[in-house]
Amino acid sequence: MENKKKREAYYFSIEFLIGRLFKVNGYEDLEDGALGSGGLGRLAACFLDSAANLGLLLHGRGIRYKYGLFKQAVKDGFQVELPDIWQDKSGGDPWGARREDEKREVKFADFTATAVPYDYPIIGENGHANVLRFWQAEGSAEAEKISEYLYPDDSADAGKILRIRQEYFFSAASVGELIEGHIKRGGKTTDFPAAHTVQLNDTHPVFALAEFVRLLTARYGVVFADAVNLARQTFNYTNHTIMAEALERWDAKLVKRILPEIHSVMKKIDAYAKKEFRRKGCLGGDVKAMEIYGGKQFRMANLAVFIGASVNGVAKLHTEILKAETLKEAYKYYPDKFNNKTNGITHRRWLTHCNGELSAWIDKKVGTAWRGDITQIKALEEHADAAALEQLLAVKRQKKAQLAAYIKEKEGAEINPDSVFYIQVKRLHEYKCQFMAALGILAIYDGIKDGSIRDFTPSAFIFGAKAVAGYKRAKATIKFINEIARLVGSDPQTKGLLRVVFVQNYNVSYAERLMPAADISLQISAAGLEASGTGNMKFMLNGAVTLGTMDGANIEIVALAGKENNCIFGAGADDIRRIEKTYDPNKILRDDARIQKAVSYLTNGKLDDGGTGYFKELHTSLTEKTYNAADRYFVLYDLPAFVEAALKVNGDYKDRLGFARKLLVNIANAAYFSSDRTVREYAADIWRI
Ligand code: 26V
Repeated sequence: MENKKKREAYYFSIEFLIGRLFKVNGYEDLEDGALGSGGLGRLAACFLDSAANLGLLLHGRGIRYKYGLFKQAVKDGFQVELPDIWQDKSGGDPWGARREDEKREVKFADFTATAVPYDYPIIGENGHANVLRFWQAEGSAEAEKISEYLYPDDSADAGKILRIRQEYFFSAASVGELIEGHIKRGGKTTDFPAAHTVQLNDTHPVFALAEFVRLLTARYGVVFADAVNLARQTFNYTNHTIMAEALERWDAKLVKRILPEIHSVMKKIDAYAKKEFRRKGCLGGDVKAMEIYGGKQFRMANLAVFIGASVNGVAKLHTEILKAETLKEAYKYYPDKFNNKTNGITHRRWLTHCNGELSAWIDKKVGTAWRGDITQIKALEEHADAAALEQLLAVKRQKKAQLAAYIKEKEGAEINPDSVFYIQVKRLHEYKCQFMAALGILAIYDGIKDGSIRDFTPSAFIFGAKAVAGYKRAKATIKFINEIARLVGSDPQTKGLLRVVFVQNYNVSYAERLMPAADISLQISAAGLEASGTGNMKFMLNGAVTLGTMDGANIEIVALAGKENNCIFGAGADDIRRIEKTYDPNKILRDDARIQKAVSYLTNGKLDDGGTGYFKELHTSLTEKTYNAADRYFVLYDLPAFVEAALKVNGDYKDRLGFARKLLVNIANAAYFSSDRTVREYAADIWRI
């Protein structure tokens, strides 16, 4: 009987950025379930939506945090973090079903936490239902802390221990539940992988591998090598970033202190792996690069790569970089594990639900079949006649007016809906280059004032981003953008032409209003560093021109919608590799007067950082060697090209129908970026469900 049970897939993730899941009577006000910080968590939510709608058995496992990512307010231009009590509005959490009967114990050396499941049904339009299960930690005050906050500050040991507890807590509860359930239904340990497959979303759930081996050996009498082999048939790993700070390494002494058995299992897996490496003729340097335990730390990505049957990146370039750089040794010895799964977004939330006007217009042009099968949206390309393009522009104008009204209400800022909307919304990080956009706006401001920029179409630059609480340069960038907003918005020479708005508390609900209203989508990361991006796809699907670098999924976007319908600028990943050794931002500052002038706003007293030293710090980041390099995200290198590109699209906008045609071609070619396609690929190539 167990053999006949179909294989089911489980998505283990420390984040699920569900957003406002259910917009039904009485719950209009329910807070966003903000149990995520950005792309990683939103991707998990899109995958669950797609799987349910495709009738695929994919369930989620995560943590039921008491507080989601902080709620952001902006006071005097500074970010202020407030607690996000997501369950509180409208009387708690009406959709989570507490499953008292399925609670389990998760043991740490110093105490035991009770893991209580809360189940959220994920229901497709066809009625297919999967389960998203969030574990809540209970039993004592110290246990409750485990499911209190998403990403507690882990700069000191106490925070690191809490992070390890969180990761182990939900991984162990989920692994224990699945194995125990399988055995209870009459299954054998040996046929566990035939009935289950697990996708590890980044390294956060990687303790699941060690727990799986620990449980099978300690409780079910499986010998170590067999347990490792079963793990290797069950688990798969997705990498979501090559940023070194996010490839988790945990101090072995901390792991040993709270999880002594896991510590010894992981050391055993390391020894087992090293034996296998040597059998494969692996050289010393390569062994070091792939080791799971080394330098008194556990390297979670290496553990995931060694055990994972599949290792995937999230866009073509990203996967190529994993193979050629980040994980090149593993690729040399285990090439078959590596594969690409370009990210996607659910068109049900990111078009049908958030843009009814555009959806209705598409229906009129090509019929409604695209709603069930997004590939049919391609037929729109045949509707590029002037009348159709005028209608498309009217829809865009309507969405811009709605956003402008909402921003007026929420932020008190006025935006002219007839101006060009440039939008950059995403986590605040130096590699994403919000700082470059800010400097670019200053260069445009100066150009308008000195007359070197003429015929500029009035434009609004709209930003939204949360900065991690301890990340000084990120917070400084928010203040900088807000000061620029004040400067350009109060200057009589520019205020009719340039607007800058930083929206507070950017989240899924805000995104649903922003994506449909953009003319220009800013995707300007330092090439090679944005694994994929998914906001870029949401803008494209709602009809926008990507103003971006050749990075992440931008490359695939322009391959499908045409470079001529988007606006690509700046260094590519290979250009950066070529220049990085000799790069000198101070030379650019010396040689380019326009750039020098823009950068001078950090120190010339026209903008005020309230005595925080923030702007000095931003200046230092460009000109002095900190964290190994001055301007390590090549902001000044790309800045002149960015300004030129931003002005180019501003000019393109004047040709109304020409611009509308670009929007149309982008929409028509966005089907590839549906998470329906992505999830089908995972199901066929990795999960075999
Ligand atoms: C984020 C944070 C935020 C809070 C502090 C701790 C911390 C540590 C790591 C990260 C980054 C997590 C990785 C991530 O979110 N990657 C994003 O994944 C998206 C989905 O694949 C992808 O589209 C983005 O390019 C990538 O940045």
